[in-house]
Amino acid sequence: MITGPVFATFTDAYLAVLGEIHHRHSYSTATRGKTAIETPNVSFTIVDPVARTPYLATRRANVVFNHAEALWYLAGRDDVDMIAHYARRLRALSTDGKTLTGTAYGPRLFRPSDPDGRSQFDRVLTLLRNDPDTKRAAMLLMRPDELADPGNRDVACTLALQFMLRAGKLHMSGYMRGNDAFLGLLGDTFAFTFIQEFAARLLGVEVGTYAHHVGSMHINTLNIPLVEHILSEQPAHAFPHQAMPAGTTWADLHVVLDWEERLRSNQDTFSPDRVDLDTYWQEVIALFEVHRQIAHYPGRPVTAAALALLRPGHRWLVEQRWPTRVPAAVSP
Ligand code: 5HM
Repeated sequence: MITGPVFATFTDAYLAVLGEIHHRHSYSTATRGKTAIETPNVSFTIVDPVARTPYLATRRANVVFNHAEALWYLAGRDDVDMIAHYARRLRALSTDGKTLTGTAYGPRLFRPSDPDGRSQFDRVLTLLRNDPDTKRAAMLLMRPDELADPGNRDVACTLALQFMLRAGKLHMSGYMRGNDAFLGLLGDTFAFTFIQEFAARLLGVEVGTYAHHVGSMHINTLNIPLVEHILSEQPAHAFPHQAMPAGTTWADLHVVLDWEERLRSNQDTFSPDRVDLDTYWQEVIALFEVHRQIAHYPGRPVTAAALALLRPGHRWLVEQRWPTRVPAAVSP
């Protein structure tokens, strides 16, 4: 066996990684003010990367943040304001209070750069169109200069993302120097597979597998009780996974990003009749509408009209995450 384990969905991989590190870790580490348990050199493959959301009541994944982060990357942004609105802890990583460096993968992947004024993403897509069997469709994230300042708070954890187009399917591999198995693994896999699915739509090919390769996979000591809670759950919730619509374009993403901005700043209220987008993207904007109400109207329950716009899996996740703001759906 020269390849790692294969899991059907992210949830299967997540539970296996957490269980393996918790029960059989190789090392206890202490670096940069945090202690952790660690298993080095972890690799696994997910067969269906579209099934990227774990429906675990004990984990309470923030599906609004997951979408915001993926879109923040795709928009090539590095501003703290957008991303810290959905996860306050990220503000502390910023040195200037305005931008993020290592954590902001967007500029490195999606902003035009030297020497040809194209982004890494554009280059690899062109390469895949011209030479489908290429082994070169890799995009680099961590930069050598990030270690020059020993006080750098925010050094990119991802080394590279690579596409391989094989037998008509777009496979992706993520390579990370380090990954927090409890916190980062979920958001990183979500965002990378979202980018993979978007790239497949742009190329007009099927989504293949997602492989994740990590140098240091670890659980911070502080999170061990939360991990034990997750491992005690018998996952009982399954919701159909929605595929990104064929024909999705950059223009669609820009409409979604425009709505995200207006809802984040509470300048508008979303209703689906105001956009000419597939239901898939309407349901993504609806997440930002629900979050607008949660963020801007503390103490008020989210309106039934907004909750009705969510797909069932997203509805369940926001109920778990914000139980005092989102009443549980009544079973039919
Ligand atoms: O000391 P170090 O720079 O490795 O601390 C960063 C922490 O954030 C590590 O636990 C790393 O694994 C985690 N992390 C992650 O899991 C960080 C980023 C940001 O690049 C990420 N996933 N995307």
